[in-house]
Amino acid sequence: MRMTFRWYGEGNDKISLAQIRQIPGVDGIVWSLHDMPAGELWSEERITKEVATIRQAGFHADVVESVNVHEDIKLGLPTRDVYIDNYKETLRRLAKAGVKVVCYNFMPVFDWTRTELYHPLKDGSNALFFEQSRIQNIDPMELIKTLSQNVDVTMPGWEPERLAKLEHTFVQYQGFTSEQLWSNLQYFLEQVIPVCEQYDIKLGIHPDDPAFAIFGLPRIITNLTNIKRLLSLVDSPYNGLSICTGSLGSINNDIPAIIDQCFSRIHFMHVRNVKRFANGDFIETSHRACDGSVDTVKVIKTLHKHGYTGYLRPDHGRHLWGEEEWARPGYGLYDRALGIMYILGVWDSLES
Ligand code: DNO
Repeated sequence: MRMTFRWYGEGNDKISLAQIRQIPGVDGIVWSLHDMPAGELWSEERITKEVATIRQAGFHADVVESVNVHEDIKLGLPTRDVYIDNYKETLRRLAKAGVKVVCYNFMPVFDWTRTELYHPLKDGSNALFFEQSRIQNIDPMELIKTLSQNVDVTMPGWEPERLAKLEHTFVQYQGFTSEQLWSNLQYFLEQVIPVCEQYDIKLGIHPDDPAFAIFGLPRIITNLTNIKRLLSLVDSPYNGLSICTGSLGSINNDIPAIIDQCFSRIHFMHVRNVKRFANGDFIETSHRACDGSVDTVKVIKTLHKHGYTGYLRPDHGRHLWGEEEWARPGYGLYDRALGIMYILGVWDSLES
């Protein structure tokens, strides 16, 4: 297993590479060009510069999260081919710069969605929260407006250019079915996977977060059956997975079983915990198994049992010790560092 840490880039992340260096066991940075709108071609200069910055700080830059997929590709519009061509060229350029794995998602309109960013926990920290009744009764535009009010950073999936077109995008998705989404995903993969094979760069799709339909929009990467269907769309090791235990854990998925059955196609792991409530709400918790509904110890044991040598990162953490004043929601420093020590603790004890 290769421990990594997600970093949003110089000037875009209050956490420095020097701070990340002090977390034991981290040898790679998970990065992206966060200001690139979905569908645009990434410039070679920008890629080279970012990789150099990361490497100079003593890390590898093998994993990119994410190269976002343009909405026209998900919708299957005639304009999709231009964006798919850009995607292929971006993959070639990333491979040339030494990138090994690219994480992406295929969720219509939104990436991850929560109803509250700083929900208080009993221990005095706060964390991302999802409340079912609120999602059912709120207009998506309203939700985004309320959530963005107190945040001065751009969060993945909520990029300004996406939000500006939100109303129009919702109109485009009217009557859109999950079967259409499957077929558009297949079309996309059939085009990009041969490029991945040729240039030796692996794709890992991220599960939908949460793993169920919201605002009437279909979501398909949600459970074992659907993950197997995804893998069979193009049966190549390059068509792989980024398994996120928090996203899959938003419903009662047997994540160790998913790892067991899809192991050879897992290129990247996001490990975190969420606590589900009987009414369907869920809150993010510490990484400890006993603090949430995901058996994180069993997840790590299952990866260890198979001899996982791929990339892994701690995912969202709670905001601790007042860091919500400056940290990106879900991406503070402290709980992710604690999460790493927990994951490594379990891993090392299995190794010994
Ligand atoms: C949320 C992240 C997601 C993830 C994308 C992958 O914090 O896990 O935004 O990066 O879904 O494309």
